[in-house]
Amino acid sequence: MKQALTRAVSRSIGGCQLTHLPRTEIDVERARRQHAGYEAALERLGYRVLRLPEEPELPDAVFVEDVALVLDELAIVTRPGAEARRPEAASVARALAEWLPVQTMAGPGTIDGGDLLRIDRTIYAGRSSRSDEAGLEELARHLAPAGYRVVPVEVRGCLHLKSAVTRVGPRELLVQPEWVDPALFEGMRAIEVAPDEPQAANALWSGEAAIHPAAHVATRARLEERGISVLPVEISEIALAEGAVTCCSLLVQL
Ligand code: CIR
Repeated sequence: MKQALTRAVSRSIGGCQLTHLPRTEIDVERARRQHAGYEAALERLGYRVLRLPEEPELPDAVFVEDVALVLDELAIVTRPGAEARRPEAASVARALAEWLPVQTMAGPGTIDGGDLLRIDRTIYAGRSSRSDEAGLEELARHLAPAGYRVVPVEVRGCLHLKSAVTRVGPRELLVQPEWVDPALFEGMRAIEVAPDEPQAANALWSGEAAIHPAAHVATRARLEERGISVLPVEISEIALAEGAVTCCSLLVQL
C-alpha cells in the first residue's frame, strides 16, 4: 500500500521561515484549498493520505518533508536547521512509528529533509544553510547498517538540495543547473528547467507520474517531451512560504 503523510496548513503560516523570498501576505484559506488539491493529486496517484491536524503555533508545520527521511525499512527523524521548526518533529515521529521503525537524530548536527534526495541506496545530502557537516555525519551513521550511503552535495543559491534537483523517472532528474552540478549524480540523465522558470526543479515523482507546480508550464513541456507524465497542481500560495511539492508530504511504501 502507498501511504502519504501530510499536515494541515497552519493558520500562522504567514510567520514562516524565509531565506530567499521577501515576506508577503499569505492567504491561509487559499493555501488550504491548494493543499487539498495537492492531496487529491496524491490520491489520484494511488496514495492513501493521512493528514495530521493543524499545528496553530508552528507556521512551517505543513512542510512535513523536512522533519523526516522515510526509507523502505526505517525512518530517520531529522533535527531541522531552523530551531523554530524542531517542535514539528515529535508528532511526525509518532505517526511514522505506526508504519515502520523510527530513529531520531540526537544532534548537535542539523538536517532538513528537503536536503535529502534518494536514488536507490544512495542518499544525496545537500550542504545548505539548514544541513551541516555534523548532521550529514550523524545521518550516515544511522543509515550505514541498513546499507545506504550518504553522498554530500554542494548547493548554492537556493534553500534545499531538492529546490535544485528532484527525481522524475527511473534514471531522470529535473535539475536547475545554476544551483547544483548535474554531473554529481551517477548514472542519471538531467532534464534542465526552462531558463525563465528557475524555481521549477521541485517535482514529486510517484514512480508513474510527477506532481509539479502548475505555474511552470515551460518546464512541464520539457518533462512531457521526455515521456514523463505530469500532474500539475496549483501551489502559488504555498510557494510564498518557500514551499514546493516534495515538502508537503512524506511517502511511505507499506
Ligand atoms: C522553511 O524555510 O523552512 C519553510 N518556510 C519552507 C520549507 C520548504 N521545505 C522544503 O522545500 N523541503
